[in-house]
Amino acid sequence: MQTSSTLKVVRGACPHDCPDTCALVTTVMDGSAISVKGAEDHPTTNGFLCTKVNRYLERTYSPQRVLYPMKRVGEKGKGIFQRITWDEALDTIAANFKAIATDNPQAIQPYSYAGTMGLVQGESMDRRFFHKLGASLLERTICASAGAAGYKATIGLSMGTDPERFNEARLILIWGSNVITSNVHLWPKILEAQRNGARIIAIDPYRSLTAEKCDQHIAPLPGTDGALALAMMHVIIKENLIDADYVEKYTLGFELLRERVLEYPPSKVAKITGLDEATIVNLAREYATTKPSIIRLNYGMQRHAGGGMAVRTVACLPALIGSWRDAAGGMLLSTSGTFGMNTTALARPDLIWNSPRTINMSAIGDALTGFQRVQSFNAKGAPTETLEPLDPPVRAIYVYNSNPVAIAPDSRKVIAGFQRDDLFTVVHEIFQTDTADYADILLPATTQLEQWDVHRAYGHLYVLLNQPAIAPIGEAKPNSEVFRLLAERMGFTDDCFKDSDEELILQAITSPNPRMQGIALEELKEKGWQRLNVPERFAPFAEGNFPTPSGKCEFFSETLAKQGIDPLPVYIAPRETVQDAPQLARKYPLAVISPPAHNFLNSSFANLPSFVKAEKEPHLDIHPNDAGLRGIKDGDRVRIFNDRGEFHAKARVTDKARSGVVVALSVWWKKLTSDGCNANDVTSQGLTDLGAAATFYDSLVEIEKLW
Ligand SMILES: Nc1nc2c(c(=O)[nH]1)N[C@H]1C(S)=C(S)[C@@H](COP(=O)(O)OP(=O)(O)OC[C@H]3O[C@@H](n4cnc5c(=O)[nH]c(N)nc54)[C@H](O)[C@@H]3O)O[C@H]1N2
Ligand SMILES: Nc1nc2c(c(=O)[nH]1)N[C@H]1C(S)=C(S)[C@@H](COP(=O)(O)OP(=O)(O)OC[C@H]3O[C@@H](n4cnc5c(=O)[nH]c(N)nc54)[C@H](O)[C@@H]3O)O[C@H]1N2
Ligand SMILES: [Mo]
Repeated sequence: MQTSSTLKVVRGACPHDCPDTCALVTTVMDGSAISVKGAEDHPTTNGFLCTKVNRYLERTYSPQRVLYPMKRVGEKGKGIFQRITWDEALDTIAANFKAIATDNPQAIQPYSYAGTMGLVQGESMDRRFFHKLGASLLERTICASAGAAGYKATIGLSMGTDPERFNEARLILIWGSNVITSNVHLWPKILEAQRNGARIIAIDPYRSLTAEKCDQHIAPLPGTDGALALAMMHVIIKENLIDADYVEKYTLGFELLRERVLEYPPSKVAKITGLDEATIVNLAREYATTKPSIIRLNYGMQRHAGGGMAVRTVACLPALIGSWRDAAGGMLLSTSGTFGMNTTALARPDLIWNSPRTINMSAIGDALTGFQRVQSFNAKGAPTETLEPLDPPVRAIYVYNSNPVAIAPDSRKVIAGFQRDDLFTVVHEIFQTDTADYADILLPATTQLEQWDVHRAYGHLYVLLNQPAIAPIGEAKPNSEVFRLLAERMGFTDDCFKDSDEELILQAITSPNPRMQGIALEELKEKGWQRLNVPERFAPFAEGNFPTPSGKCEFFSETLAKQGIDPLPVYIAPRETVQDAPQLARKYPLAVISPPAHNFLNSSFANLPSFVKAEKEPHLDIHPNDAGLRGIKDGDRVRIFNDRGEFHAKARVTDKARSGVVVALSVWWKKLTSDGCNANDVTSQGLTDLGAAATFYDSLVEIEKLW
């Protein structure tokens, strides 16, 4: 390599919403980044990056970047803008916010998710600003809140097995997870286990890239995992395959669980799940008798009406067979709760002065069109919802770190909301997304190479620092800086609005949590990452110590009972299924799921030429039986529709999709598709039982060939 006096190497962290949160090494020459690589010394990154971030420079130096502030000069949605100065942009926002706040600041709505997972650019100055303003709060439910709530009910906290131990397992259940696409740094560990003789089983309605490479693929109907887990427990308890000592010492409610699972014999659950009875029985026996056995549970299975309870139910399995005893046993959903970073110091909830309402981000279509979705539950915990008028209506929305027009469910409603002429919309973005097209003011955002941040992860146990490698491109600014400037214009004089990004990082890592002891800014600056203060062979629940109210793994949950929800695991069916919604199913007999496409990261990367080229165009995978019934042949263009909307795709006739289920890998930018629509035109704003999350994979549709 050419040497130069200005060559430098900068340590960073991948900002994207993925369990792997890789350690990055960026080489900069004369102020320009010339390569971004995975750190070789970081144990889980292991010197390689995914297909997307491998080409991060394409993103950073893309000619599509938003380079300066702009104001809308065309119709909403058309995306026609004119360049303005930062001063004009900030003054316009402040003037609008001040006018609305005089009536009621709760009519101002922040909307953000995990465009960057960094704590500084994701949940610090922004939170402070909206708290001080008195804006409505946002319930961030678009991704993981059902699973988190379900797991919490059983285990207590998002904490589980160290992913670095997977290579030692003898049996790995990959349950509702597409590891090769969405968690690729775990895959080498799984392959190592397989080489050492472990069996790998995928439980997924779709033969994903991952399922294809497993020793066995079990394909239940979407949203029936809770029933499957109950039947497994039925077999395990009936055949006395439990770890009686572990159950006795470290669990709560075993006798009640034993009674409950009697209601779920494999013969009955075979019908619910669409699996053979023998498959269920064999799975239960193999799981209970292979040691250590581990479950990689992920979010695919929780995007259904009963998704929270399903995760709670599956999370009972490891305690029943005592697999938490082994560092390579137990289960991994998310490691995020292990961190204990000082998010309160960053977000400063004490600045809230007006008990503002909370808007659920998964029902943003309702909110922007004047309604609040209110949930109620039957005795088992199955959710139903009513719409109530929203008062005051949302008069301004500030979108950052998210692209709701593309990624939020029930697009027609979302777009109807963003289309409102009386809605003042700010979008802070790296690119001119589907959402940006509706902005009154569009602000340019920096990428990770241009900003400071500190990261935790949800798929490993390291804190990472991100140092800026290059100067901001164009007039782009980081989120934290824009909220500092806005705070100044709003007249917010509290000292906390002056904190620099480095000061925010220090506040984040200054935490009384014992697992954060030893995490230090100097070391992070030097090395880029540090392991949490946990043992090398981390086995958090080997001897109980569950962070639940009882300190035990809660088969019985008093907390759920108090909320009027079934305190025991129970099967809650999806809202839209052929079995449970027969009337709807007569019109719309196929379940559609839309998990991530390999080369996209939600809707990120879905605008960049090489990634779009790799995915080609929107596809619909459909089983030969379902295709045959509709006269659909491989390569035909089809229309996927229900009462909420429709989108178009090219059919791939394949048995990767089980019959009754069609699969549309996502999330495409609407404006880059032939019909201007994507899978979220058919998804619903219905919420999950626990965690009030989105139910992206709980939709019935019909398919028709386009003529
Ligand atoms: N390349 C890439 N990586 C990503 C993302 C991305 O968009 N692209 N997104 C990131 C984000 S934000 C998240 S939350 C994670 C998501 O990644 P995962 O947690 O792995 O979740 P999904 O990809 O939604 O679904 C995983 C698998 O679950 C299956 N599935 C769907 N419904 C069910 C069900 O009812 N039961 C069972 N057992 N399986 C079901 C799907 O077919 C899919 O193959 O990945 C992250 N990583
Ligand atoms: N049909 C369907 N819909 C889905 C899903 C699905 O599986 N199927 N998955 C769901 C899931 S799991 C999730 S998590 C959500 C994700 O939804 P989002 O969190 O909205 O994720 P992205 O679509 O990646 O959009 C993030 C945006 O943030 C921008 N961004 C990145 N960094 C910064 C920054 O530093 N500052 C600012 N201001 N902007 C930045 C990016 O350019 C990008 O446009 O989508 C959900 N939607
Ligand atoms: Mo997500």
